[in-house]
Amino acid sequence: MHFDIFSLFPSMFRGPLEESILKRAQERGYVSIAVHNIRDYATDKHHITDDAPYGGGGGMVMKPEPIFAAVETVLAGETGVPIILLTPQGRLFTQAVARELAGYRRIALICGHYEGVDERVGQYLATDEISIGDYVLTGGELAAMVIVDAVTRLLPGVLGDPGAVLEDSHADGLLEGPHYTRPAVFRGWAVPEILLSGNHAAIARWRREQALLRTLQRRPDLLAKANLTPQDRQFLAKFEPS
Ligand code: 9D3
Repeated sequence: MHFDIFSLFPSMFRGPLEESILKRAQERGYVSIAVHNIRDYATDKHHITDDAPYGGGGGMVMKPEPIFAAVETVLAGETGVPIILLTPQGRLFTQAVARELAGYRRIALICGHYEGVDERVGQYLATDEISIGDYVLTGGELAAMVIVDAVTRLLPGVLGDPGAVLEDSHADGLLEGPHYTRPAVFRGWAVPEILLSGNHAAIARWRREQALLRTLQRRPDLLAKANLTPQDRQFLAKFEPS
């Protein structure tokens, strides 16, 4: 997978993509990331990339010309590459969208900044518009990094253990239960005894019940869509108001 990222702040991408799994994925050739400075494609003397909004009002709007020039230069001759504008007005990024994007061989990500991007970028250049959630960021850069991270870990070979990716979907849409490691007692707080019992069937059932309880308490919206067995429903019935 190759990512082309278009931004006014390329140095924002230096740290996060150069650690841990993303670093290893690039070193091993599973993924490559090119960050392009939109400002380099402005042709005026001062390389201006933003301007006041038509119709008045505060804030600045990113001009279309440098963005079109950057994307059209970098993607010259390419077809079938999704051009994604990161914007608060986009469709919501979810694990399903991450899986969809992992099917491409190359993806372009355009990061807005300031109050927004000239509408013609979304209308005539971008093929898709994505938001990562209902909170306000200072720009699309962190959103682009979230997408690179979530998509990269889905690429075959990136995670050492292929089961880890399968578990994402095998979790049946529930939150995960708790995890513990040594020591068995830390500051007087003991690991649940069942995990030390060696009874693997009982442990599996306990883990399932912990996942169900946690989802009921923290994300009841997920529970409504989850893939539940009759045994799961029987367990949950004990906690649901009757
Ligand atoms: C005053 C209205 N604001 C919209 C909520 C203006 C505005 C704020 C922040 C316009 C753009 C931005 C910068 N945000 C992004 O570019 C962005 C974003 C986000 O803020 N939240 C979640 N996903 C994304 S993707 C890009």
